[in-house]
Amino acid sequence: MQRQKRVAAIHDISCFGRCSLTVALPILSAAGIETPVIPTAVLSTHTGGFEGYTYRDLTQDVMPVVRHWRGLGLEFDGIYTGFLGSLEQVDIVSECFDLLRGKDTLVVVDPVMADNGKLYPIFPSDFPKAMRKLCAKADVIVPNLTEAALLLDEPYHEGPHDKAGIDRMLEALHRLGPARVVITGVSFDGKRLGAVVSDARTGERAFASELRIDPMYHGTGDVFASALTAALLHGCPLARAGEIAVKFTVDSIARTKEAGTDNRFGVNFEEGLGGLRAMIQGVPGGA
Ligand code: PXL
Repeated sequence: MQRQKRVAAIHDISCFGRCSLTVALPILSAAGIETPVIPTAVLSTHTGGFEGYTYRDLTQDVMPVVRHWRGLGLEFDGIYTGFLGSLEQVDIVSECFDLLRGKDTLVVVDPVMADNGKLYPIFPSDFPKAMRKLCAKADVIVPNLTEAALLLDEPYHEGPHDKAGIDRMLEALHRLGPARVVITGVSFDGKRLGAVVSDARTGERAFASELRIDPMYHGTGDVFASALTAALLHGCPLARAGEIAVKFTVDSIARTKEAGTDNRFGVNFEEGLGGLRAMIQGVPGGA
């Protein structure tokens, strides 16, 4: 039997609204991966559309946790980070990578900071510059198109996108450092929406897509990146991991739309967890 994989998930806990750790932890665990966590903050809800949310910053707790883990001699197959609440946290997480990563640790950075052409209002304008430095240390980055444009300091273009433009963005993102780049929220025809994946080591490039479903639901970036991380940790090639993550995310959106759930409440990924495991294991009918 394959040794169980262990991924450190470094995100906030948004107590309500299905994103960050309340998404990453169940998805990675259901995929059979041990998932120790470092909570960077505790919020009553995520910041996307709720008024009056609470925010307890845990920046000062991150390094003591990491040092304790180091003292215990723990080793990690992966480190996965998403929303980071401040510039200081980005620097601290960068230091965590240095302390926790081993020779074969897969570092996945989802540079959560923007959507629909706009930096989230809680972030200062120099936040993308700090994220760029963190992305340089990653093996895999998972920006949406807005985040990709901010990382490259380019204007954002709403879709449909042309292939040459996306290829140019992928190449520029590889030049920042990461060998594997996944850009989400890409549409070449306005009807299908998905993710382009690019592996600079193999030259592999692919587009995984499904029919677009509106409106936009919160937390879907985290659902996608968590499923992608799970599939990669299980050894799926990047293109297959992209397909699995797109399918898992879009099925979760479809379920949520059918139920008529408020789009701020996140998506029903829970009922797809068995299917995710089957897809990752290549079980017929899982995809
Ligand atoms: O889904 C990303 C995310 C995570 N955590 C918090 C957020 C968001 C997006 O808005 O506000 C606190």
